[in-house]
Amino acid sequence: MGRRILKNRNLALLDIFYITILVVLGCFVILWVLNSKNYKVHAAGTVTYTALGDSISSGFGLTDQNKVWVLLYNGNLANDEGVSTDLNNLGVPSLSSTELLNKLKTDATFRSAVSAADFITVDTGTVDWFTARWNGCSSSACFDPMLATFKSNFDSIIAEIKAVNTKSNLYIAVMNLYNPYISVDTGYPERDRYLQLMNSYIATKSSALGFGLADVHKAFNGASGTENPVAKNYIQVDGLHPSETGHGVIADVFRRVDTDGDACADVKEIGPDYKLGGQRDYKNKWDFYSVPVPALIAAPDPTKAIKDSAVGAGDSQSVFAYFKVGAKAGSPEYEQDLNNNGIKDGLEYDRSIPPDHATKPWLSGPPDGAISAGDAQLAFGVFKSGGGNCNQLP
Ligand SMILES: [Ca+2]
Ligand SMILES: [Ca+2]
Ligand SMILES: [Ca+2]
Ligand SMILES: [Ca+2]
Repeated sequence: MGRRILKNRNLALLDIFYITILVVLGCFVILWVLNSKNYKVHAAGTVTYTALGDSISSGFGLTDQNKVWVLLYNGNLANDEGVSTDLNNLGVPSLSSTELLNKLKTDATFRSAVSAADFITVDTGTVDWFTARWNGCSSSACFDPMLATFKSNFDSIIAEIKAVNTKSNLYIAVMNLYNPYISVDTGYPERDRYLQLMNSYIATKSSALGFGLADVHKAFNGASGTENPVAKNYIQVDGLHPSETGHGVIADVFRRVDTDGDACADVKEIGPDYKLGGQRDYKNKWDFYSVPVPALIAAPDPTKAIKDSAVGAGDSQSVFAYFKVGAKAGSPEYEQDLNNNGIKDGLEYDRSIPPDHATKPWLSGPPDGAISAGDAQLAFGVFKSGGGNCNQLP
């Protein structure tokens, strides 16, 4: 009798366990469906790219105007997406965020270029920060008003872009600010602190709104934020503007933006050609079935397994290795994190068949709690479809 009660209780606990898993997975699927309807890829043919910004985007001081990052990025965009591009570079030297907002509201050239765009990059804030610094600002008393104005302008700039252009496939990428004076301003720590506060705001907004964030600050000032871009030869002799090398770095940072972190860059995912990695969702981290290879459970050093920008036979084999050990939610192989990346290993290998699988075999769906033989077949199908290749970046 007592044993039966115990048994029933165990069954009840087991039921709750499975129901919980189903509910959680259901939420995943709903979120994924909602998210995947958010964004439509670019149409084949011509993509209109509009660059909004200041002297960094206009290429102030460069001898060769073909080396401006906007032009380099535009050239890459055409290759990466397999399209022609129609470029409007509206970078204006010394344009503050207040002035950019004003242009967006009143200048017909700006409004029509924004309205026509499929692709917009935004570079703003440097002039705001630079002007305050130029005026001798080194304390929160004078930086605070600048920061408040910048935040307000940034929100209004985005709102104005969205009001003028309501395309469902409009892609926006924003760059943050680098500090060219990091080694000059050592006696004035508030200057860098406020630049970083501006960057935090840009990051928060980009993440909330689903924009690509080009982390130029990290490329110029390093992950620590203390590296000197002048020493890297990224800055012109004026001490402020990017050199030709610096422009190349900025273009490259924009090009490698990977918003969902699935190893397929935004510029690839939003392209029209699936054979170049396109027809995916840059905000859906489950639709590109690249996994750490070799399989983490079989790797001599799991931290050295590589999740690269292509889905090949090796990815399928690694998924299969997880199927063979019966990895599913709750099992050690699924729950552990051998490569120490903060993601359960099971989630890295687990996928499901997406609803549009028959017509788009290069896509994969979100985890469903078990790494099945079907998952390995799905990965192999991605490879066989020719749509597993996001690695055109040199
Ligand atoms: Ca991606
Ligand atoms: Ca994706
Ligand atoms: Ca992991
Ligand atoms: Ca699965």
